[in-house]
Amino acid sequence: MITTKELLKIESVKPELFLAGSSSCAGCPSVLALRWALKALGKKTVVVSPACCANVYIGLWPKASPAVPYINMAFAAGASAAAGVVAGYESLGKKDINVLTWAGDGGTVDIGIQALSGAIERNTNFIYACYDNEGYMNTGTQRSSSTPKYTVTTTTPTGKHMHKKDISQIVAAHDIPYVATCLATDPVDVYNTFMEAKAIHGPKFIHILTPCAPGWRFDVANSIDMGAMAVKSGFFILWKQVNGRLEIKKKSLRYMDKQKRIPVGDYLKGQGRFSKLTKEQIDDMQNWVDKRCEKISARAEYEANL
Ligand SMILES: Cc1ncc(C[n+]2csc(CCOP(=O)(O)OP(=O)(O)O)c2C)c(N)n1
Repeated sequence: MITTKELLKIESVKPELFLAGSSSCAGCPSVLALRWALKALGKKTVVVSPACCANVYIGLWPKASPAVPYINMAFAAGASAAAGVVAGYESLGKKDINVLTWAGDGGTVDIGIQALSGAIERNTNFIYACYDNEGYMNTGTQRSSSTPKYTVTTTTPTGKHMHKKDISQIVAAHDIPYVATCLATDPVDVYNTFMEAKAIHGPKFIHILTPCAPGWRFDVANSIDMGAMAVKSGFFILWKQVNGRLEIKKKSLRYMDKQKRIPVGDYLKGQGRFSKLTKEQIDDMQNWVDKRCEKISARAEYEANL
C-alpha cells in the first residue's frame, strides 16, 4: 500500500499510459481513475471497453489518449471480448499481459451482467473494472439499475423508484479471488487497488464510484469532495474481498459507526439530480444506508473471526 507522498513520486517515474488531450468532460474522475489504473498495470496491458463514455474520451486515433492497445466493443460484450483476448494470449503462451475491461455501470450492471457472470465463472484471468457514474451518461443521463433511488434522470423525470443494484456484492457471491470497491476521486485508493488486483491470478472485479458533474449536476470543482462525502455518509462503502474474506478498508472503517457518519441528505443535497427530495425520501435513503452499513460491518466482523 502506498501513501499520497509515494504516489506523487510514482507519478513522474512510472510511464504515462493515458496521454494528455483526452476528449472527456472537464475534470472527469473516470479519466483520472483510468490513468492511475494504467500506471498500476503498466505497459503490458490491453483494455476492452464496451459502449460507454470511455469510447469517447479516449479520443480518435492517431491522437487517442491510451498508450496501450484499446478495443472498443459492443455494449453487452465487455467481459466476453476480454475473455477472448485472454484466451488468445494464453494460446500463445504469453502470461504477462494484463487484460482490463473498463466499463460503465450500464455496460456492467444492466446489459453486460451475463457476459461478466460467465467470464468470472469460467475463471478468466482478467480485471473487470466498472466505473460507476450511476447512469447512462454518454447518451444523456438515462437511468441504469445502478442509479440510486429517487434520482431524476431523463428516463425517470419524477425520480427513480428502486434502490441501486449492489453489483459488487452480486459479483462477490461468485466467490472469485478479488473484489474491491474504490473511489475514482482518490488516486491513492485506485492505484493501490489495481496493484493488489494485478498480483492475483484469476478473475478480479473493481467497482469504482465515479462522481459525474454534468450527470449528477454539481460544480465540477467539487468532484473530490463529492467522492469523499459518498464515503463519509456511508452511501458508498470501501471494502475488499480477498479469497472469500470481506474486509472494510481503513478509509471507510470509521464511518461504519453511525455516530461518525454525516447525514446522507448532506451528500445528496449537493447534487441537482436530488434537488426535489422530500424529508420522507431522505429518511428512506438514510434507512437504506444505515442497514447496508450494518449488514456489511456484520459480515466483515464475522469473516475476520473465521
Ligand atoms: C445494444 C446497445 N444499446 C444502446 C446503445 C447506446 N449506448 C451507447 S453508450 C450507452 C450508455 C452507456 O452507459 P454506461 O455503461 O453507464 O456508461 P457511461 O456512458 O455512463 O460511461 C448507450 C445506451 C448501444 N451502443 N448498444
